[in-house]
Order: sequence, then structure tokens, then C-alpha cells
Amino acid sequence: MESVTVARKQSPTGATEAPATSSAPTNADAREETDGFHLLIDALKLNGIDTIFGLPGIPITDLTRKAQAAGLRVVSFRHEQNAGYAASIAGFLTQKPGICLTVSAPGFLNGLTALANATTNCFPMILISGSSEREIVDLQQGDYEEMDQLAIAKPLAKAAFRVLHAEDIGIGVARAIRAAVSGRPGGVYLDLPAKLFPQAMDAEAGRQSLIKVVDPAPRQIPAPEAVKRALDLLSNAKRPLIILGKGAAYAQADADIRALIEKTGIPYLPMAMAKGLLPDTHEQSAAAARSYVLPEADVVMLIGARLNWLLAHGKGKTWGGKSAKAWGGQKFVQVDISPIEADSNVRIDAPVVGDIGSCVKAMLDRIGANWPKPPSDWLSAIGERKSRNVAKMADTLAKNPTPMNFQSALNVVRDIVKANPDAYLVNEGANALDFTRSIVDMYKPRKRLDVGTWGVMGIGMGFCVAAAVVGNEQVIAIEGDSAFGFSGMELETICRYKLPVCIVILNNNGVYRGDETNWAGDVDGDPSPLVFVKNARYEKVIEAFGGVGLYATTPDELRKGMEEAVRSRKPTLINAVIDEKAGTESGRITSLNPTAKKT
Ligand code: OXT
Ligand code: ADP
Ligand code: MG
Repeated sequence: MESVTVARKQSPTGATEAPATSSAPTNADAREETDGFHLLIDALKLNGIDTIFGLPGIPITDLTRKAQAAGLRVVSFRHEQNAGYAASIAGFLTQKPGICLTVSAPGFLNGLTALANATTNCFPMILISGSSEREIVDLQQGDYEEMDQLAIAKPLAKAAFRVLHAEDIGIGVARAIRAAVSGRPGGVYLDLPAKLFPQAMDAEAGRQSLIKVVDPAPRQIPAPEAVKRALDLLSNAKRPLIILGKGAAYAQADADIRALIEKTGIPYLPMAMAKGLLPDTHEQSAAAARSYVLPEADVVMLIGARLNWLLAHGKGKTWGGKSAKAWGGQKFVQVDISPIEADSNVRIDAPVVGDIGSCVKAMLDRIGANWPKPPSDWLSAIGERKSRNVAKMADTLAKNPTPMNFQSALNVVRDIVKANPDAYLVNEGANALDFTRSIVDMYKPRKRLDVGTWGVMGIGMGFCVAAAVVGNEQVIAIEGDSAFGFSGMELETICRYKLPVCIVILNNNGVYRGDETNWAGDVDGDPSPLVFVKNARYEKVIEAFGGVGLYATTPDELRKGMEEAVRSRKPTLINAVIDEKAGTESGRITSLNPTAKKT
């Protein structure tokens, strides 16, 4: 279909706009028409999508302009991967698919890591990419940025669609939204070839073609017998434990989850991004006794958490198994929306399939005043381990070594987060990640945003932008110096949009630590692959964009800098100098390094 010139265009949602093309109308009775650009924008708006994260260029440059003109917030990044991470975490925070918009082949590929990461983490996101012409791509004739993007996206996405005709845009967007948020959320790819955008059609027919998705994430009510089976198991446990994962955080069933924990009296362990679902200071939190409760528990209920590597696959020594892969003897209840998650690693004795809100509600409805509270010897044994670990941590945090170490710097961050519980905490690195997770308490749900299931570096600045834009709160990012490097140029984006983001780089001069020499033993040769320029002045980078750069060598300097950043809400980067000998290989996951034990 050819593009048709009209005097004024009316978008299907009613907004009148300036003509998209410059030539005058050929006839005074020209019918109102719309085109692919406007249909896409209208389809997104109709479904309550108000923000696009992306990076302009052929063939979507005008789409970014027109979307902004039509009232969408278009947040333009310096690299698509960061826009993609922003979209994915916006999806996690809002339960609406986050939109990432990229150009064809290289831009698409740059966004693809984030799409795959979204699918892996169960974050709803839609990667929309412009693409080259089908007839040229399919004959492999060498079009501008030629690539069969749909085929490449498919294995990495929960679903992937291509739209060829303007009248199908409404369907394409509706399918993408449903796929992203229904059931287990994930990343969806939507391929829009360049020719689609200027395709014109009658405005009324265009309006009719759009779909406002009804009930995009339908509740999934668990079977009553599954709920009963789970509660029977749990109520007969001698040493019950609940593990809350990021699926529980995503579900936004905060009050009911808290009621379930408190009514049953069962100790719970939050996975990293479930910290704050109940305040970390809650007396039933067993986080400070993790290595005690996992092997000792007899019945474990997982709510929105998978038994993947982060939980040692539910077996082996972490769980009290006699050997690396042996079952520890626990019985498991698993509450999850995915019916095929159960039994993925160990036997699940009581799967409860449904959305977490409905499952938790169904459990609460059956839990009466006569619910048997967990035996007191179990609770007191946990309490003892907790106090021991908390006291140990308090000792470490009270020290004030020179140079700073991770703990003395994070002691400051812990106070600042406590004083600002609504702030988002973005966190990546290895030691910078692991120390922060255990030292910095969270007080509210969905405030801790981190490297997730893959332990991926690079989410930092994209997550910061999204949290500030859709969460509308102060953001604090605790970054390893290596981790920061993956998305550092987005400091410009943060400054451009004047976002209230305070980035603290825990700078130990390298990946894990900064004191390594090369293994060739050549003092004049190349540096070790794990180290960076010594004493790099990262704070100067943000100054280049008009932000505030600070250099902190003591906890006092760090505290003053963070307090001022939060007070002023100005984009701020604090280069916190950490002892370069302070870190350990891979933080707390040294054992996953294949040669760790040999070196
Ligand atoms: O019970 P015990 O006694 O064991 O004690 C535990 C708790 O009970 C206790 N605890 C507490 N005590 C007192 N009070 C409180 N409140 C409390 N809370 C807890 O503390 C301990 C620890 O508790 P935790 O953390 O809960 O338990 P544990 O055993 O650690 O949990 C296990 C895990 C597996 C759940 C946990 O360790 C975890 O979540 N780990 C995530 C690890 C992860 O994802 N790491 C990131 C990846 S590492 C590596 O891959 C890196 N790369 C490679 C790379 C990547 N990733 N991506 C890409 C795209 N390219 C390359 C790179 C390049 S990291 C990295 C950069 C590193 O350099 P940086 O400069 O950025 O960072 P630095 O290391 O700082 O230099
Ligand atoms: P964590 O890393 O915190 O352990 P995972 O990402 O491994 O968490 O697990 C999240 C789980 O939550 C996934 O198995 C996913 O299917 C599930 N999930 C996500 N959203 C919901 C929901 N609304 N209702 C039920 N389960 C959900
Ligand atoms: Mg480092």
C-alpha cells in the first residue's frame, strides 16, 4: 500500500496532527487517513503504554519524533542494550510490558541481550525493531542493515511476531502485550519492516483495527486440592521455611504475602530482588541464617522463586545433601504460574499453579486461628544463628580501615537507604553486589533491582533511568568499577533528563580486585586482564555532562556526598575509593569458577 498525502491527519484516538508529508492535498475531499507510524503509536497509547526506551535511526527516527509529539515519553539512550534493560525493569516495576525501540540489524542485536535477559528473568518487555525489506532480506540481496531479525529473536524471546500490513498493527501490538504479561512474563519481539510505517489507510478503518487488550494477564486461580495439599504439608512441618523470589515481588500481592508469613509464623528467606517485600528487619526474616536454614528445613515453600543455581538447584551440600548432587531430604511446595516449573530440579511434592496473588489469597482463606505455629526450637535455633551473624556483621561494619573496604563504605549506604526507604537501589558487580545484598537492608517491595538470574553486568545505568522515570523516586546505584563500565556512557542520558540518580562506584581498580599482576610475570608487560587504570577518576565523566562528581576516600566523605545527592536530587557520581586488595574472586560465587580450587 502506498503512502497517501492528506491535508490533516486524525489519529484513531482523535488527536489532530500536522501532515506527515510536505506536499499539498490533491483534492479538497481527501478522506482522513492514518499510517503505520500513527497506528503503532495509537495502539500503544490505547493499551496504557506511556513510555518508550530506545535509540533513533533508520527506519524508526520519525517514529521517535512522532511518538513524542503524540504525548508518549520517549527516553533516548546512547546504546540499545541499556534502553532494553530499562524497558525490562520498567516491566518488572509496573506489570506493563516495557517498550524498547531499536533500528535494524546492529541496533536490534544490541537490544537482544536485554530481551533475552528479560525472558530469563520473567520480566515483561517488548523489543520493537525496525527492519529491512522482506523481499531483499529473504533473497539475501544485501539491503541496508539486512538481517532476518525475526528468526534470530525467536529462540531468545517468549514470542516473536512480524507485521507486514498497517491494518495488522493493532493485532501485532495486542499479541505482543498478551504474550509479554500473561502467564510467566517474558520478552517479546515485534518486527516492523521499514515499509510498514508510511503505509496509509482510512483513519476510521485504522481505528477499528486497533485492540484494547482486555484482561492482558488473566488471574489463574489455583485448584483447591493443590492448595489443601500444600497447606497440609506445611502445617505438619517441624522446620518449615518460605522462600520469596522476584516472582513474588513482581506479583504486587505485598499485603497478602506479608499476612501469609505473619499468620503462619514461618521464617522466610528473600531472594535478592525480593528483599524488602517484607522489611529486611522483620523478625521472621532468616536472611542472616541462610546457610543454616537451607539444609535444616524439612518443608520449603517457594513463592515465585526457581530452584536454579541461585538456590543450588535444591540439592547438594547447600541443602544438607551428602554429596554435590544428593537430595537433602526436604519436601517442597512450589507456588508458580508456570505449570512446568515443578520438578525441574528436584521433586516438588505440592505444586500450586496459579498467579501468586490468587494462590496466596487461597491459602490465607484456609488458614485459621488454629494454624500450628512452627515449633519453638526451630525458631530459636534460627534466632541464635541470626544474632551471631548480625553481631559479626555489626563488628565488621564498625571498623574504619584506611583505605575504605566494601563494608565500611556500605555501612554508609545502609544508613542512607534506611533514611530513604522509597529510594530504588540498583546494584551490580561481584563483591560490590554480594556485600551490598547482605549489608544494605531494604524496607519496601520492588526497590532492590540487580543482576538477576544471569548475574549479568551492564544493567546499571539502564535500570537507573527506568527506575527514575517510571518509579519517580530517588535512585541509588551501587556499582563495581567494572560493572559500571558496561553502561557508563548513559551518565549523559541521566544528566540530559535530569534524573535523581546517585551512583556510587566502589572502585577497587578492577574486576574482583585491583592488585593483580599479569601471570607472565612481566612487570613491563600488559596489565593483568582483571585490572584497570589505577585510581581512575570516574567522577570526572559525569562532570563532562553537567552532573556532580565527587571523590570519596573516607566513609564521612561518602556520607556527605550521598546526603547531598539525595537532598539536591541532582545526577551525582561518587567515586568511592576501596582498598584494591579487598575483593575476592567472583565475590561469593568463587566456587563456580572451574579452576577456583586449583589456583
Ligand atoms: O549464612 P552464612 O553464614 O553463609 O552468611 C550469609 C548470610 O547468612 C549473611 N547475611 C547476613 N548477616 C548479617 N546480617 C544480615 N542482614 C545478613 N544477611 C545475610 O551473609 C552471608 C551471605 O548471604 P547471602 O548473600 O544471602 O548468601 P550467599 O551464600 O552468598 O547466597 C548465595 C547466592 C548464590 C544466592 C548469592 O551469592 C547470590 O545471589 N549471588 C549472585 C552472584 C552474582 O550474580 N554475581 C554476579 C556475577 S559475577 C561474574 O560473573 C562477573 N563478571 C563476568 C561478566 C558478567 N557477569 N556479565 C557480563 C555481561 N560479562 C561478564 C564480571 C565482569 S562480576 C564482573 C565484574 C566484577 O568487578 P566489579 O568491579 O564490578 O566488582 P568488584 O567485585 O566489586 O570488583
Ligand atoms: P528469584 O531469582 O528471585 O529466585 P526467579 O526469577 O528464579 O526468582 O523465579 C521467579 C518465578 O516467579 C518464575 O518461576 C515465574 O514463573 C514466577 N512468576 C512470575 N510472576 C508470577 C506471578 N504473577 N504469579 C506466579 N508466579 C510468577
Ligand atoms: Mg571492582
